[in-house]
Amino acid sequence: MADWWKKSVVYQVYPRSFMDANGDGIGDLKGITQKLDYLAELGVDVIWLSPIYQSGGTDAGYDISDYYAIEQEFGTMADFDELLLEAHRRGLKIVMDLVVNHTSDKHAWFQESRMDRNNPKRDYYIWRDGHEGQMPNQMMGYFCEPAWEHDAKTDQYYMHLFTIGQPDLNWENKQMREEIYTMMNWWLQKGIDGFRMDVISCISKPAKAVASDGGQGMDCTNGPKVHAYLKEMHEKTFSNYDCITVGETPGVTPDIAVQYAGFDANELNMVFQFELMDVDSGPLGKWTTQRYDLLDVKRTITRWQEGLFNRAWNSLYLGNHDQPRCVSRWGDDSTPLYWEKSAKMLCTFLHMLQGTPYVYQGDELGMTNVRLDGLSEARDVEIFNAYRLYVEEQQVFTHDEMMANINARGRDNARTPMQWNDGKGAGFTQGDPWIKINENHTRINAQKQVGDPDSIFSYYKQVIHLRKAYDIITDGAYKILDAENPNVYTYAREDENAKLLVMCNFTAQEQSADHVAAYLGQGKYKRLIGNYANESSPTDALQAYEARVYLIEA
Ligand code: TEU
Ligand code: CA
Repeated sequence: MADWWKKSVVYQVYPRSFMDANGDGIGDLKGITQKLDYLAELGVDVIWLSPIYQSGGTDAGYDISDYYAIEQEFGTMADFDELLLEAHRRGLKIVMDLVVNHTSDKHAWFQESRMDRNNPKRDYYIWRDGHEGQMPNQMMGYFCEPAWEHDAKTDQYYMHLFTIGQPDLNWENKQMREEIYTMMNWWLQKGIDGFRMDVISCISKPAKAVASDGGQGMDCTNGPKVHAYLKEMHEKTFSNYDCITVGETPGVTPDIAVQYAGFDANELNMVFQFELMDVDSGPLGKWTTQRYDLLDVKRTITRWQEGLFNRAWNSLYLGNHDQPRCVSRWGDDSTPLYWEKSAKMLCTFLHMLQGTPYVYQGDELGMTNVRLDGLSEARDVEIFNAYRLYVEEQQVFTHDEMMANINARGRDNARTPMQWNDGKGAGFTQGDPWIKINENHTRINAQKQVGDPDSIFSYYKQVIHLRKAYDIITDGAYKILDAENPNVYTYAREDENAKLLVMCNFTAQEQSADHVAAYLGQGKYKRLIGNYANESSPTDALQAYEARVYLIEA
């Protein structure tokens, strides 16, 4: 089918924490292959693998030192080939993470580049003279650090939007771009089914960002040549394959998303937006314990659903390896009942929207945030850098406040091992896990849920199946029915033949559903799914975190 990705559900595997087959405490490719039947059972279509390439190890694989090699900890190229073959045998597609805004500082290109100012690879990266003995400009990177690092050997600075170990590639350099396209084609030729493209909106740097003028620098998203580069990439790589492309694009609005992923843009199939991820930010960005306001969620989702309709395609996600666990953030993990109901409600809410849903590993089990008792239990570089800046240097948070922020928002929440069973290593490992296992694995685990028809896992399975059965979920127009209600989110999907009514209570309190009566009119309705057992009618009050979906025929 053309555009098969519109009907697909993507499942993100974070290889380090998925399944450890050899007992060294680190997830690996053989582990993923062992669990393919589990993913087939869930019913997802595509597996997106976070980076498995050889890496410098400063940012959990997002600092690649060889694009053509598999990280030793994860296995070998033969293990990868086996994974690809076994996935394809089950009808599962494999999407690779493509990290080409930067490489590791251990990449051979950078090793050469830093040797001397005249090295042929010098220009593969962004080197600048200092400004009056200081950094070229004051630009800050994403991880609470300046974006420039001095390199003594040649007495210049290189740019890094992320860690010091992740120098930014210079996309102005044509030869560098060609090498990237060659590499991409090598993987596509091998038979992979597409790419998720890391911070791809940042590859073209505005002049001000790279100026040695002592200025403030400039936001690097949506730079002047980004669309030219992506059109070139499309032409030289993807357009020759039946593959899926999703760009991770900080800084996009719906209109900008159409430039990247419009149906006739000849760039990407879809992009990940960050506006939803930002609705609960505080004055210092993500480092807060503040809870979102449902009205902000509604405004954001509605803008994107309406803004891309018939123009481009939405990616739907509530979490990933950079975000806290979705049930803890958007739902309620404070009691077993609320946990179960809200996890199912969020699944309903997300999957009934228009777009391609992304399930992050463990969400289908309702995995929750973890509690880190101190920095010694943390593993993520972003957490260490933020702590240093906000607690030690600027003292804007006390230790306890920052630990509360880290426990609410830190990336390690998403990175604790998959909870396969209630045993010591949670069925993830026979050894010592590289990061702590959430102690609630005794209660929340796959073994308990897979065969239980009432489990969160089984609910995901049903919802994923519904997408295949009803085209209206893919094609129907979105319409919000209660834009001003701060507690309940009700939306419809409409096509020529039918309407779909999706009702979600985002609170633990009972909420009236009288407002749907007018929308129903005299239409005949059928309940497609819900997270409470009773056969309710649409206007019945919604219980705590209740979600119900009805098909209405005129
Ligand atoms: O993330 C890009 C990105 O925008 C992050 O800075 C994000 O805002 C942050 O993680 C939220 O706290 C991508 C990858 O998904 C992330 O894992 C990498 O660390 C980063 O790029 C650098 O490659
Ligand atoms: Ca291992």
